[in-house]
Amino acid sequence: MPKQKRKFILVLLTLNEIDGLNAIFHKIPLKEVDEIFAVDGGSTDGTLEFYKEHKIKVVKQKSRGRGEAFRIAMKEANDDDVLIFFSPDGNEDTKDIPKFKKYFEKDYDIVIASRMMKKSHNEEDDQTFKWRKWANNAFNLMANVAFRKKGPYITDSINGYRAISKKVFEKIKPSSDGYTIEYEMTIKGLKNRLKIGEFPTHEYERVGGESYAKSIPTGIKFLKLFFKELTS
Ligand SMILES: Nc1nc2c(ncn2[C@@H]2O[C@H](COP(=O)(O)OP(=O)(O)OP(=O)(O)O)[C@@H](O)[C@H]2O)c(=O)[nH]1
Ligand SMILES: [Mg+2]
Repeated sequence: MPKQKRKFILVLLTLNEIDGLNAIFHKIPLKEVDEIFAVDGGSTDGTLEFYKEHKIKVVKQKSRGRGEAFRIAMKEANDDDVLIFFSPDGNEDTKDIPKFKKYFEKDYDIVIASRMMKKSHNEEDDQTFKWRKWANNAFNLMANVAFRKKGPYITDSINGYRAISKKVFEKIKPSSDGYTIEYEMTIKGLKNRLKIGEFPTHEYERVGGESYAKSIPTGIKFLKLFFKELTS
C-alpha cells in the first residue's frame, strides 16, 4: 500500500476562549498547515459558535483536561502526521506555527516553543519576581538532571506550545489528565532518548477569559508526576 503523505495538523485547544479566538484566530497562518481542527473541553462562552461560523471541525471532550485533549486529538490523525498544539488564549505567537515543520524534516520527535532560552521572551520577564518562571525552571532542572541521557538541555519542559507526531505520542503513551501532560511527554521523551528540539518564542499576556491552571495545585501535580516517573 502506498505510504500516506505526512500532514501537519494544527490543533486548537480551548475551554472558554472566545476572547482569545476573536483576537487571534485571524492571525493564524492557515496556509502553512494541511489541516486544522479544535479539541474543546466543554466551552459555554461562544467558542463553539465561533468554530461553527468559521467552519472549523470540533472534537468535543467527554471529560475535561488538556491530557484528554491531546489523546483525543491523536485519534483524528494518521501515524506519520504531526500535530501542532496551539492554545488561542493570547500567550502563544501565531508566527511560530510554520517553524515547527522544518524540525520534523530533520527527524525530530518532539519540538517545543521555548519561553526560557536565549532570544525567548517569558510573560514574566518584565517583572522583578518571576515566580512562575522560576518554578518552571526548577521543573526543567529536575527533568534534565534525572532523565536526560543525551541531547541538549531542555529549557521549557512544560510548555504546551509544541508539536509531536502521532507515532511518537503512541510510543510514549502519556497518561496525565490535565496540565501535567506536557511535562510527562518531555520526561518520557528524555527517558526514551527521543530527539527533542526547541526554538525561542515570545510569550504574550493572556487576552481575556480565565486561566484554569492554578499555580500551587498545578505545581503539586508536577511534583507528583516527577516522582512517579522517577520511581517507574
Ligand atoms: N481542549 C481543552 N483545552 C483546555 C482545557 N483546559 C484548558 N484548555 C486550554 O488550554 C490553554 C491553556 O490553558 P490555561 O488555563 O490558559 O493555562 P495557562 O496557559 O497555563 O495559563 P495562563 O498563563 O493564565 O494563560 C487554553 O487555550 C485553554 O482554553 C481542557 O480541558 N480541554
Ligand atoms: Mg495560557
